[in-house]
Amino acid sequence: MSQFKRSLVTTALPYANGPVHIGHLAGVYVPADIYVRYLRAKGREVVFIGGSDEHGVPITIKAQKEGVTPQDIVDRYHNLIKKSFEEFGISFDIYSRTSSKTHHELSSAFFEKLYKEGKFIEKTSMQYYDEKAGQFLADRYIVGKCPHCGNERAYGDQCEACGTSLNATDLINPVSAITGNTPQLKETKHWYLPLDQYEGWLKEWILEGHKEWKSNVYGQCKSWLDNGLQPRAVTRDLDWGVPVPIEGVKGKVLYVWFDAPIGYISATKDLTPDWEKYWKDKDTRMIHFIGKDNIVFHCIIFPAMLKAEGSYILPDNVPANEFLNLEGDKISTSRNWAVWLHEYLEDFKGKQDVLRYVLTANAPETKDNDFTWKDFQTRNNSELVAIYGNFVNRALVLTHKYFEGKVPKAGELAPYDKEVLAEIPCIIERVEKNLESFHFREALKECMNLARLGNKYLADTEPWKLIKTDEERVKTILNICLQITADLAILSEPFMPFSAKKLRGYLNKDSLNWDEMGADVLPEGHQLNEAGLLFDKIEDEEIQRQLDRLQATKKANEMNNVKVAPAKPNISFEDFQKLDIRAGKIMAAEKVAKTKKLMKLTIDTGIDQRVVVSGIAEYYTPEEIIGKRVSILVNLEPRNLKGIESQGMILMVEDADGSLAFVAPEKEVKAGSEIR
Ligand code: B3M
Ligand code: ZN
Repeated sequence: MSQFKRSLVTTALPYANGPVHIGHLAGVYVPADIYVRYLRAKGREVVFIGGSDEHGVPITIKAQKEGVTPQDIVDRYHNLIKKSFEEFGISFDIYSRTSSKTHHELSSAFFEKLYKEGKFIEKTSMQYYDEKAGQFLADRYIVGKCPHCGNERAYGDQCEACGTSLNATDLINPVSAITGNTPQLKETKHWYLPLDQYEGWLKEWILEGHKEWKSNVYGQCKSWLDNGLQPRAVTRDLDWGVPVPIEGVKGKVLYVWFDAPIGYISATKDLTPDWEKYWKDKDTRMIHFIGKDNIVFHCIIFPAMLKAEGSYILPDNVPANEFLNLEGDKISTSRNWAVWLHEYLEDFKGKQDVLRYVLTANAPETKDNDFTWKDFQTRNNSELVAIYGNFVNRALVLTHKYFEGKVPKAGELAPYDKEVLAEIPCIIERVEKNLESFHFREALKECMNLARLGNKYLADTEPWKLIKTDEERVKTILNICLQITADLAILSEPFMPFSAKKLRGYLNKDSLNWDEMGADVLPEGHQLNEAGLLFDKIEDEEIQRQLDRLQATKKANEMNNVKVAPAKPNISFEDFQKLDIRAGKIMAAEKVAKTKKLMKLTIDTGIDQRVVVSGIAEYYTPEEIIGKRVSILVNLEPRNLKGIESQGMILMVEDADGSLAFVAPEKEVKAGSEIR
């Protein structure tokens, strides 16, 4: 990395079609932010680029669903997403959007240059068209069965279940996502980037030149390259996006995956007039933070575009993460299976760092990982509170108690002191090494080891016992504890910036320098401020509330999935008239012994009082149904159930989850009134 003068760090541009959730944070934005904060702390030159992806079918589909314009959608979600990132301390130098003027101009000019230089192939082909909607069905507008894994809801450009990139014509039984109709094939002209022509160069550049890329990234690239690349369309028949800048061409826009990565360039241009030094100088190191579903676009397609254009640098690394699951299930916007950042902040005010910490400690760096609320609670209570917070708090409180909050002078060091102090630079070095190589979990673990070291040192030396007999020794011990605390404030800043800032406040140090770590950061006699609590315990009830909410979501999803039974064959009116159904009332009820489901009911039918055995005991207690109105079929052949003669049947409706409800007159009517 040392051969570079500066870094350009980009993060995938989330589609502005919904809020952001923990999966986004864990996969992309927290690791990128840690990395950038670290580079800044080291005094390196860096720009940190983010923004919303506001084009493409995900946006227009959402707009159609809600009956609003695509512009309404992107305005709403761009602002929500931007705010969420700000609140979580994602320290972008700019958070831009691809609907900006700069972006339209730049991506248009990029396309035009390639077009004029003959870098595209022009091709007419047959594509799916929805007659009823009157439009071509690009990308997610078409759904069907994935030919690779059989997923029934694969999109025209990609199967999210197996990650395969698809062509709409690969899908089995394709249907329009707009009308549900089977689409027709219709001729249309598009421009293609001939990826096959870049295959040799890509192989050399990635497979030979970037063996250091993470194995998940390198592996995906290799499999793409081994399978051979095909020309790829970079335009679409849509009316939302950057219009194709070719004379006479109407109703076509740039493919969203063509314009979106150019968004990184436009955002940099919006940030600074000096943007070209970041994009065109070989001394800039470009790093893309993304999720695994975006690997091919950032490692193969965008580099081929940049290569074709010719004046830009290429990414030096693409540290893509795997996916984060939630309580054992894939995070999904459509199934509302997520922890939304704006909702988290309502429930856990001021606890941004706790989430940053947990998501990093459990980051899906090498494989998919699971977020559970229990783990969240445990990591908060037994790591942040019990180790980091506890150590820092004791060091500060004891200094206030014994030395009026002034940093005491260290006297002669005992061998144990030296041992502990010698460990600090080793920890720092391991944190740095791991950060430089994108191993954020490991880096965080090492950072916590510094807190552990301090906590153990304090517990071993027990200054609260020594204070009566050896005040000088206590001064040394607390001096060391405070130096470790100051080191922690510096070392943990990239991971937990809010707590680090609080801690600097307690230490009465506005700024602390990365390079000061390990030395005496706090001079003798330095006055500390009053200390508060850095972290506090998260109670079981708070966790239960989250679990209950997820349970409710799961139930709602199950209900949505249950198919309504198909209609039965018609019957004649005479057949219907044979049913004698009456309004009745439950006079008595008791569970039938030795059964789970059966209840013995005595019903006033208006005609008589009779016994009916009904399978409702799992859903109702006898007490709550006595006096209830019912509808009863009185001319059903009596049946013997568990030795009781049941004379009729009361009408119940079975909900999607199997639970039961009474079907009864909605107001009080005379018992025996006919239902027809
Ligand atoms: N918007 C896909 C996604 O949100 C896409 C990323 C663009 S990065 C240039 O996963
Ligand atoms: Zn598939």
